[in-house]
Amino acid sequence: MNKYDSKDIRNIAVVGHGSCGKTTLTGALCFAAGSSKRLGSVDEGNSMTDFSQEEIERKVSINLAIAYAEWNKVKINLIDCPGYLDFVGDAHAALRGADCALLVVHAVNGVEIGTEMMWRLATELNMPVAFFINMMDKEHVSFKKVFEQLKNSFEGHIVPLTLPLGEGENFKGVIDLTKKKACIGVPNNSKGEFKTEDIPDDMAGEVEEAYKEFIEDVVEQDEALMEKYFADEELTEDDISSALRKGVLNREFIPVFCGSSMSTIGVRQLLDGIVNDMPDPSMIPPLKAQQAGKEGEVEIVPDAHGRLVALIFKTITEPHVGELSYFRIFSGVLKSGGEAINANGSHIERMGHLSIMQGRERVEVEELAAGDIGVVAKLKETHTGNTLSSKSNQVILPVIKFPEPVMNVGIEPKARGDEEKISTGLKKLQEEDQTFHSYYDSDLHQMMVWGMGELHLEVILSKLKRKFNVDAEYVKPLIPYRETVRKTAQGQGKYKKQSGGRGQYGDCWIRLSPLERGTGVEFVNKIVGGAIPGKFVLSVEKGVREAASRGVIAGCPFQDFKAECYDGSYHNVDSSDVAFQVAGSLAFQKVALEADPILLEPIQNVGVLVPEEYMGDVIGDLNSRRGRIQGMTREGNFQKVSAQVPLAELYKYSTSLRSITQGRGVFKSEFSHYEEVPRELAEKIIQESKKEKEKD
Ligand SMILES: Nc1nc2c(ncn2[C@@H]2O[C@H](COP(=O)(O)OP(=O)(O)O)[C@@H](O)[C@H]2O)c(=O)[nH]1
Ligand SMILES: [Mg+2]
Repeated sequence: MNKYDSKDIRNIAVVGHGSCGKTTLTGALCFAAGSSKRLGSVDEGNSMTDFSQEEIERKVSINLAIAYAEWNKVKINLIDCPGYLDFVGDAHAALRGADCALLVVHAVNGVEIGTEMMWRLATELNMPVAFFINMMDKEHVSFKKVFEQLKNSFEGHIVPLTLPLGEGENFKGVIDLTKKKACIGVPNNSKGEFKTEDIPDDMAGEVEEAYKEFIEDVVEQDEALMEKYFADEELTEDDISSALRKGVLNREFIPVFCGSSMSTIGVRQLLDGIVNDMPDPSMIPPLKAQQAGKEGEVEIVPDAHGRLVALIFKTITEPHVGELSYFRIFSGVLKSGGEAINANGSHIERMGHLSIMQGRERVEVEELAAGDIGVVAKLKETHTGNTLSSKSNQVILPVIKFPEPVMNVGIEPKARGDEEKISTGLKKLQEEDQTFHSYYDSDLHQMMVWGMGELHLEVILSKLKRKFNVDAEYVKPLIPYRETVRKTAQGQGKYKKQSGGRGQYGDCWIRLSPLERGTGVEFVNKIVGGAIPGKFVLSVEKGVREAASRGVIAGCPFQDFKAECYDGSYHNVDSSDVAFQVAGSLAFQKVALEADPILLEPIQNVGVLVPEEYMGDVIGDLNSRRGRIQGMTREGNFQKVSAQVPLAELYKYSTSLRSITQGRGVFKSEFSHYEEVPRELAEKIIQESKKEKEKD
């Protein structure tokens, strides 16, 4: 197993909502095809693609993982993606390594938010999709209901290629519509073998009708075929198959398969479908890449004889192996021991131990060619999203777009002095996961972490411990409150120290007045007749700005005010820059207290996407968070609620939104503006800040 022609490769990202059976299906496809020797189980912690300690402990996929199956001499690269929203970033990455998406749907739950999200993502990338309706062996399933839901939710000709034979505990096989045969699963044969029988009489009508619909959709892809069909000429298997594949490639045709990954029923038919109907890498439109260090784009065509272009779509660090980089070759060949250049940073990298992945196992190969997916260990300066190319022809592929993190916490070491270790660990982890950010907030003096949700953040802590040997904990993030004035006030600041020798003398009068929200700080020199020389007015400004940055009621920076220095006096000998800075600072502290100072808090624009039935609860919850509902709009099968909510009320919002909506709601939040904190709350914050100050 080594170099494949791109026509003999299929690159499939297995995506969908969490717990619809993607990992089980990936394992079942490999087991049925014979590339894996045993059928692992997620529940027993020995599945092929959920192998990290974090995954085994939690029984959910956290990282994308790759496995291959060889079927009819075609190598199928499967990228099993996490479905849990916290880890959706890896699905974004996987789709950039794949050519098509296999969207798995839970036969009981039907279309879920993760199904919608993955459909939308595939659509954005113009990527062919096939559905697999999984868990047909479960109680209370209805193929018809889910199939209708798919048709109502998504565009294109959504057409079944397999139909279930029985449902729930009576589920015993599938009808292969293209062959018009019943395929009865061999009981207890987990390799997915089946006996072929004629279509049962009671299904003949239904199958005939579905077949007719299928053929009519297929011939629509090709005018010549359409004429042939309506002239009642016989269509060959090749006619149908090539038109079908063309339709899938254009996203006009969305094949639907069904089965049970657990009992491997319908899995061989899915393998056939992947090989026969899904596009190979040579059929995908050329990618556009940027020439490194030069203007202009180039088109990358999937040619093994062309120049090397490969995308690193995932990197992952493991303590005993170092960094592993998963790549997709779009053109040219990578040889084990060869060299490539990382065009994003002009670093030369050596391709040691070129391998393909079978879950956690790495199988070393000599070389891999355009269209294939592989892994290489210990690249020095290459991270997720970088492009490897040949030295003479450096190009950069478009970056991978990751979702924005939605949950913010502060992080602290459990043992004093471990701050440095934490920040190094976080920086390393960020290289393999771009859906979280961490930084030191110098305004709030707190190390911040932004992630996709509580589980994501929890996994980051476990990784810090396991990979970097440091214990950390999360704390509530501090809120960047601000202060401002509500009315105009004026007064004097005077600093005078005369005790023999040279003294200190600074004296200024300032007026503070409110400005509109978001304007910042304005300082105006209103001195007439040289009451203070210009250079000392600048010193007053420095003093005012410095005092403003420390606040007067809760220690938060002042903003949105104007300070005018309109009078003062000076001394020929004793006046100095420092003396006027102190005078400015004193003036500010005194006048600000008289100008009705108030506390401001950041308000976020929040957009929540939920199925209609949860809307009432979501709105109620937003109201209880002091949120103001701005509007509601329809988006696909979901409702979008827009609201403005104080940042202080959004702590762990992603967690409660999920519990309110049973995991079906998602949200985005971005800073909008500052607003006055309600009196009672402001009082509490001011008291707390006083206590903190006394502690210091
Ligand atoms: N009854 C039944 N259970 C399944 C099937 N496929 C997966 N499961 C179970 O559903 C759960 C989630 O499966 P998993 O493969 O981890 O789903 P993923 O989150 O989509 O990767 C596990 O407990 C599996 O054992 C199936 O076809 N039938
Ligand atoms: Mg999984």
